[in-house]
Amino acid sequence: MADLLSSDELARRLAELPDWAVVDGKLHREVVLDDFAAAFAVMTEVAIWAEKLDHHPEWSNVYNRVTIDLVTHDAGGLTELDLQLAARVDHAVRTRLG
Ligand code: H2B
Repeated sequence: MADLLSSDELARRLAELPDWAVVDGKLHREVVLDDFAAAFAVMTEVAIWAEKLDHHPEWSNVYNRVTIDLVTHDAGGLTELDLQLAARVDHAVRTRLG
């Protein structure tokens, strides 16, 4: 099982993820895309990564908005897996926001 990140390590790594905040112990980001198709495309790309990593987001979608929370349930907090999935979300969003 992945180890919980120390608060120092988490603070250091969050500097690489400026669009994310820790909210209620989870990595949180809200993304607004152009339309539903773009939002769903991001979710599809992230879903493929989630399966590869065996690490899955808590998320919801309303039209062009995707609200995402990441936490490692097995570890009871934030781990390297959450940072990896956050980076994949950022990449998927970047390729569609131009
Ligand atoms: N996703 C997340 N976010 N946290 C987990 O602890 C987790 C997961 N555990 N996806 C995985 C699946 C686990 O249930 C399987 C058995 O590996």
